[in-house]
Amino acid sequence: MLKLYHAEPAANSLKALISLKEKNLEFESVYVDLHKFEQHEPWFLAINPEGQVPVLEHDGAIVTQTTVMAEYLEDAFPDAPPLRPADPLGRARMRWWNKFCDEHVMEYVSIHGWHRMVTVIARAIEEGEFERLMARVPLHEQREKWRKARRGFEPADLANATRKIEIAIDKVERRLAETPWLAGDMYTTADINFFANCGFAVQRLFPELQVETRAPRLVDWIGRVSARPAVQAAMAMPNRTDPALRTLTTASH
Ligand SMILES: N[C@@H](CCC(=O)N[C@@H](CS)C(=O)NCC(=O)O)C(=O)O
Repeated sequence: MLKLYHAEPAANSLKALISLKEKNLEFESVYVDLHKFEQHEPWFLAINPEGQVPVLEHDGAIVTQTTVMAEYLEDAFPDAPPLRPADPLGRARMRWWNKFCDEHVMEYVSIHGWHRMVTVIARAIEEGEFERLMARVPLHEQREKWRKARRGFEPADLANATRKIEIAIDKVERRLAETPWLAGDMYTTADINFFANCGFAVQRLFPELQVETRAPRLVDWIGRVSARPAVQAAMAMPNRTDPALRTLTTASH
């Protein structure tokens, strides 16, 4: 039996939800409320000591890290619709784009999402309570990110994040001039990764980058990915973020 511990259908939670839906795999959905810092509660740390979502549980075994999770689903469910090419070169290309998304994209979109949304959440918490919550965050980098969000991100950090996103937009645009999907002729986990961590939010988060004129192939690709029934089903999963905050960003924590 499969179980997914996840938050709102955005970023890494969306990435895992789309894979499961594309593969038509039944799973139990367990909502973890990031607004209430449930990911740092002892019951959740017993499942993922890093205190992050999403987490996949398969017959009692835990799998974390969304890119690893995506490959796990390919290996564990070979009869489900594939999201990974059969040939070595296709696989290498898919893994290259996943690595690019994980190392050069995800965190930089996230910083802008946090800047707009988490800053508001973090500042609403009284200082003593905030520090009590921070003491439970297991990852040093995440603890610092929460503190930065409360203080306000440095303009230089935000500018650097925008620079990374511009590079990513242009790189994907060039790639889509050659092949319909990131890894080639097949829609793969790499498309899901870039969509969930950047594509679905990029136009709203970065209007100044004028993605429509700068990257028309990317816009077409966003339309093709968004139209997939599995993607629509994943994005329709419950979203408990305060609607007022949701209008500030579409990125998750
Ligand atoms: N590299 C991890 C990243 C997971 C991650 O960043 N999760 C975010 C949600 S998108 C989270 O749990 N944030 C809450 C926190 O760190 O306190 C993965 O791919 O699974």
